[in-house]
Amino acid sequence: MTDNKTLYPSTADTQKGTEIADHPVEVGHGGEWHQQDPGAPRMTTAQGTPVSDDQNTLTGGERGPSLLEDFHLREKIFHFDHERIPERVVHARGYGAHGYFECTNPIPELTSANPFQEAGKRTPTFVRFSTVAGNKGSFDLARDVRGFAVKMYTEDGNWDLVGNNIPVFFIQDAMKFPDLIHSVKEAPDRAFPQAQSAHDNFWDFISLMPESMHMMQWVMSDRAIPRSFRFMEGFGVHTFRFVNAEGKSHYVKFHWKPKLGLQSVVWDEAVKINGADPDFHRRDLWDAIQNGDFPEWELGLQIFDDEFADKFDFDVLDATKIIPEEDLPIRVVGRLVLDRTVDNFFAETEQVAFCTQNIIPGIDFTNDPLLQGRNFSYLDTQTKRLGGPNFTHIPINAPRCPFHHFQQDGHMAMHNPTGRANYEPNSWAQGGPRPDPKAGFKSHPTETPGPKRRLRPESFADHYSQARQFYISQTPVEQDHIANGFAFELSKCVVADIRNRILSHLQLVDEGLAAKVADALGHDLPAPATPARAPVDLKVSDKLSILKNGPDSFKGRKMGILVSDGMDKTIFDALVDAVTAEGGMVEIVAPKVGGVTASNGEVVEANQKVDGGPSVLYDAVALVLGKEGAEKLGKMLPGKDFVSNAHGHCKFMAMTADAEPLMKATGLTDPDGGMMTLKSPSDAPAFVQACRAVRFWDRAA
Ligand code: HDE
Repeated sequence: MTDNKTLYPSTADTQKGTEIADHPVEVGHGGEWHQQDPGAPRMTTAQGTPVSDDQNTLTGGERGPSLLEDFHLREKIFHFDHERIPERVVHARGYGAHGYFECTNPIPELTSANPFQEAGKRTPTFVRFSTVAGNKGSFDLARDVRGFAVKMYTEDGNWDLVGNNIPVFFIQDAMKFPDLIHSVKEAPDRAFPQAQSAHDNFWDFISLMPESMHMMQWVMSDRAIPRSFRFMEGFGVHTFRFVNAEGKSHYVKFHWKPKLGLQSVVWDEAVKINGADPDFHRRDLWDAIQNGDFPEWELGLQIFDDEFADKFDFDVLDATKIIPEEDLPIRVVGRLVLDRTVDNFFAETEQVAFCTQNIIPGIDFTNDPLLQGRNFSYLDTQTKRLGGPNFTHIPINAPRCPFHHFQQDGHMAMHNPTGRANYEPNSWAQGGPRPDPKAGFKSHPTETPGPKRRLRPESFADHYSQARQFYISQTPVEQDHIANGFAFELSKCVVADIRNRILSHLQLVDEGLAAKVADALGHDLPAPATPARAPVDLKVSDKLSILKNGPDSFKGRKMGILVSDGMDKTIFDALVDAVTAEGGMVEIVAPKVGGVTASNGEVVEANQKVDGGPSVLYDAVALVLGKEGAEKLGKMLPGKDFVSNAHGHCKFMAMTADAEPLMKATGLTDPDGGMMTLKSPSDAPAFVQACRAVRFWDRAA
């Protein structure tokens, strides 16, 4: 029998630590327990007292009452009762991994920040990706912004770059953040809808906040349904400052560029993935790292000064704006590699505490009012979430460089100073740490003139020009997806006035877009909104499109091969070889998970039973079937769905001649340019090459 688990890298191979012990545990009659593994460590209570029985509560009499003195039971249940900590108020659902940042092009002339000083220097890093709106147990493919939070353990302390996969934000001022989040999360009275923005509260708020119009273009685009964390960009969003050793400052915007290119799924697929595998993104990251296919991003910078910033009509301190790459190209200075999954999700991913205020010498803030508000929020939220001020003592949050200060005590203090001095200045011989005026962090001495007022600057007033630029920079397929995104979300709003208000904004973005959405909703176009400042026409920016920046190979992507009894093993093998040669993964889907018997008598095990492995889980699909198997699959709903969904989602598809009965049962009798017949093993490489194009979009037209 073929052991495909060793031959083909797939999800099934990547379950670290799932070996079954060869010393099965027995539970004897009456619940008496016998430990069969003499090498196992002795079980104790949290206080270290050895435990004799972990199955039965201490009772008075065989069928009598449980006794309060059973300290083992009470300790075990008490600890269980306290297992949860408050989930993050936003970005609750997330997944993290370890890795490193490697400097490839040092920039000491721009910044004294430690990670950027020497080529080849590696800084240990932890990254957590997340969705924003859903709770911790929500699904991965919600239409949402993704968090892209990076913690670098530098020699000058921890630097947290807490970014998103979209380079702009909904609002300009931190004051509006609680309102934004209240509006998108479940309504307070009914506690639904969860993990989605398709509801009245959210769109009501958005319709009253014209500054969110640029962000809404991104969120209704396929950026909000990425194929995987590995195929998405990350952005620092705000304008930050770099400061060099001489104290000279430049503005900087941070960009993470995925090595694999950009790729998203389509909305219908996202909805179905959420049912088929709610953990799709976390599983993808885990599998890739476990397979040694380490996700990688380049760190690109946009560096500029006040003179450059003053050329724009918009303000670089406004987080609802980008600087198009065509206007200011990216300068690549390093790479981020994620090469280690966590050992314990709670200890690392759940307890990691990112704070935008965590910066290091060489980096500084700007007056972006959103960033300034965040600098208060993150420290505050960690104190609540992690139970006190000592969350920096938790290993995932602790600096990896030496640290010395006079902070003391508090809940769960782990690093306790010795000696007498706990204040500064002091005159003790062993008086403890002293500030370093030379190498210590110094804020850049920017001038802050002007009266104390609550005022949105005039330079923040253009809310439509960049929204318009985003829309015209997309391919027609992407423009359709954006229109469909708006139409879907607005169709879930019960109040027609809310839908109309959005349509009035969309007219200032693009009349064609507004007309498409109005048509899909069955609305007449209302009068356009009155802008605070009239939008201007900006140039197309190709970098804003996913499809113009997609992958150029099948590397890192997954082929689902549907097999049946009687399949041609030589074609199957050739396909697997072609995918793996390209750096892709294969998952074998069959009517039964035990596998199939090929026409040459060989048995091939499956990774998925067809109803558990729908085609939405794969980037491309192949049907390597025997005739009878194809007939049987054609009578099964999951078999037909596998094919019709792959077709509807514009995936590249290949099939052996014997797969015809299944194609027929699905009603697909007219092959198109995205479908290939695998007549012989030699056809396999050409199919995999065709799949490099990601999707056969002509089919959508
Ligand atoms: Fe956050 N945000 N945020 N945010 N944010 C949090 O901190 C907040 C904003 C982002 O994986 C919270 O630890 C305010 C922009 C990420 O652990 C909280 C404002 C961007 C993560 C918080 C913003 C982000 C958070 C909740 C407006 C992109 C997840 C739990 C002023 C640049 C980090 C926590 C992780 C998390 C507040 C706006 C990204 C409450 C007040 C803009 C990636 O502190």
